[in-house]
Amino acid sequence: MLDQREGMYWPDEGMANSAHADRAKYDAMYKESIEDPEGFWAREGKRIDWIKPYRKVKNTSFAPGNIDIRWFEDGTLNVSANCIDRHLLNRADQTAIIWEPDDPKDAAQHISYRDLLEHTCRMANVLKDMGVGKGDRVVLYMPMIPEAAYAMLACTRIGAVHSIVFAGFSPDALGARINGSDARVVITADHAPRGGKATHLKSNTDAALLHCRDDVKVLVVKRTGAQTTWVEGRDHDYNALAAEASPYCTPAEMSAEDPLFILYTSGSTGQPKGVVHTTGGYLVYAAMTHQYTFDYHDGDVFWCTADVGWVTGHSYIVYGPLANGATTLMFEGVPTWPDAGRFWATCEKHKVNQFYTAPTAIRALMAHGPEPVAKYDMSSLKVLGTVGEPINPEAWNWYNEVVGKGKVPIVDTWWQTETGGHLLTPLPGAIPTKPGSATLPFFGVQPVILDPQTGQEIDTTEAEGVLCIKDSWPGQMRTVWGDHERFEKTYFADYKTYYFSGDGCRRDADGYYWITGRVDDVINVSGHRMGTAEVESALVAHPKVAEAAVVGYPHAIKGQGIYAYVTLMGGEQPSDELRKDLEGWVRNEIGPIAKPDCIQFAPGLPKTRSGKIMRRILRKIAENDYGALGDISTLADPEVVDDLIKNRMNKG
Ligand code: 6R9
Repeated sequence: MLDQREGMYWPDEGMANSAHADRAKYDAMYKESIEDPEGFWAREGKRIDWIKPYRKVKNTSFAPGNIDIRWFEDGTLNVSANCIDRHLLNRADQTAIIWEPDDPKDAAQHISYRDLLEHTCRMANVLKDMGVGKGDRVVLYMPMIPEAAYAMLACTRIGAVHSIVFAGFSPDALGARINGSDARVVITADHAPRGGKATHLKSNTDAALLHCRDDVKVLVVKRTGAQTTWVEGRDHDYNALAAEASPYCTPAEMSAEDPLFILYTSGSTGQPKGVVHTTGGYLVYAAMTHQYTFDYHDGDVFWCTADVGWVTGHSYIVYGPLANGATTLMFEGVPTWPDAGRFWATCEKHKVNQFYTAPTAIRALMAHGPEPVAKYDMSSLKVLGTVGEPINPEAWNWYNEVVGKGKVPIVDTWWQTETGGHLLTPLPGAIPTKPGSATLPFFGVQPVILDPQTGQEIDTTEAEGVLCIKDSWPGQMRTVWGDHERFEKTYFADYKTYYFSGDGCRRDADGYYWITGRVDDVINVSGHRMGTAEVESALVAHPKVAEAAVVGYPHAIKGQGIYAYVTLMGGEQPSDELRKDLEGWVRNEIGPIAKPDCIQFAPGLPKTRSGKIMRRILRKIAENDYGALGDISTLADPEVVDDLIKNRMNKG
């Protein structure tokens, strides 16, 4: 039983004794990682195999005008060889990937490391035959099937750079990302079944390609066998080509700082940006965090419920676990289909040891009560993890009591697409936890809390402000694809010489960190990042919309919901039909995750005299918190506020 003292949950002694790190080891290693980063990472870098060993370890600068981040820069390696070949000596027949399909009536697959090598090599050879070479970009728009992992690894095998687009994104969003990275090959599938429904990935790809260069080729994986349109010469049949391809492909020798992948993510301004991660530092960091944060031991079955379309899927379904020779579970379905016991049935079926999910999923399942959990034997669980957004204490307690039976440590991991791996997290067996806190920094990470007004570090233990990181860690993103200036402007300009996370944070008297949420115009919907600017630009692209402002508001399951204020063009009338039309419009422009939860038609939006929309006021109205509207006397037209309050959408 977890020992509860001083408002904290302490790891039990057995766990502390068997874990990769107990408290004393965490403290000593953390100290070393900060005082001697060169020595620390020189040693830890060896957890992966290098073709040519590095001599230089850390060469990083956060200096204004010279943001330059390099780790292990003179070393060479291949990521797929690290995730597959090097395990063949000892674990060729061990399962690398357990695939659990959408429909529990269909058989799960167990893919051994030996099979993984063959599948990856065949895919790599197919890509080569399609003309893909070192440095070329390949877009993946895939269901959660083993071929998604083969495709990622096949790209790394030949030194191509993958850019995964979440299968829930619309054709327009896909097209923009294909163009953004100038990719010439898209890998997709006929259909993506999820929760008993199918997304037509191939026809979405067809639609996306109407906006792309003519020479983009498509590699189509068969998932359901459903009929799709076929463009001769452009579309390639993966299953037929892979069957004929050679089962071996020599891994390309890549430099540590060659790009490994691009992943688009939302920011506070403009269109999503392509976060670039490179080869050596990313893999070292993904592998190390996977081992320590989840206390992963050989033979354990690890399950991260994310989609490979998000960074969590990159680092903790594929790269971290496979670099460690783990058995990683890949799940195609959703938590509530066929019923709310699916996660727990799957934990029992595959004897899952570490389970990693998002607070939004926990809240959705919590609403179904404890019965769907109680039906299954989950005694295999050793560690429970969460990621994506702050976890509220009710959800934390439910996770602890109902899922973990009060015996399983919870790791609340704070990190970002940009960080490559966990930056703040407890280590089970070492760090006592407090519900809602991501606790302490991982090795090599120096969090600081800055005063948002002065930009000065607050050096008292108890502090509240914006969360920045003082120095580089190996998993850090290196640049924004094609726009290094935007990289500097987004992350290093507001607070010079620091990496700015975009999150607010509090540090308590024990030095524990508590994320308070984004301080910019990014909202977090079911753990997915969404720029309010993106949703606004989708809305104003509608012919009947003159102006739109989007804010987040508290939502019981999603964490935050999307609240859109829309001003119509002169002569247009608000109606429920138009509201539905706008919802569908945003779905088409971005994807279902961006569909507004509330659309309020507003004859005017509150603006300052200089024409700036006062989002603070819109947020308060969406939150139903009129008492705290603050000073509205600076508004150009204070009356609009009364109208907004009167016509507020009646949600919660
Ligand atoms: C990994 C991932 C990053 C943003 C981040 C923060 C929020 C993530 C969190 C958390 C509180 C946690 N976030 N983990 N907030 N506690 N444990 O989610 O990446 O999609 O880029 O989102 O998510 O606001 O800035 P990404």
